[in-house]
Amino acid sequence: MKYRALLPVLMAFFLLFIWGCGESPAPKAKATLINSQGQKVGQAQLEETSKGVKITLTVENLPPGTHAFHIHEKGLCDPPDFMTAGGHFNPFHKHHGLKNPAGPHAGDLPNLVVGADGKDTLEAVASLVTLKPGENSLFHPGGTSLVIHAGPDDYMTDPAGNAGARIACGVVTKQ
Ligand SMILES: [Cu+2]
Ligand SMILES: [Zn+2]
Repeated sequence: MKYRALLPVLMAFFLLFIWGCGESPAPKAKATLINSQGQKVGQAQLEETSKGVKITLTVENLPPGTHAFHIHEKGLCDPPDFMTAGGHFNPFHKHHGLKNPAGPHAGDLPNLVVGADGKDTLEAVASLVTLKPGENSLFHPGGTSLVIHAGPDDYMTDPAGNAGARIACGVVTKQ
């Protein structure tokens, strides 16, 4: 008797399970980066993975050398200084730096190393952010952006790793 009463409930769970397995495709996003003159200098593809958001960035016409690369907390890239992008995306209220014991910001990423030809391709996984809904979503109210700096990130110093001016910026948009 009791078991029979449970049957519809079990069926419902079973159907939900089957339905859940029909996964919707992983969310994707992109960003087109511009320099202080408003010229395109890069393109990023973002994809949700089990380890976080994989970012593949390709740049050109940038000054050779090591440059900090971060996710900033606002989806605004107004040249020439890109200050409208705000600070680093930091939904968990940590300190700056991939090597900081009190960090990192969710938006902290490895440095870009641009060759003599002005180009680089970087693949990085931002393990503390998502393209799905949530407090650490790159689509949180106001959006987010990808920013490249004039100098390297020292991975330690608040608030932005002593990386200097912002030289390129791109708003993260759904794809
Ligand atoms: Cu930055
Ligand atoms: Zn940071």
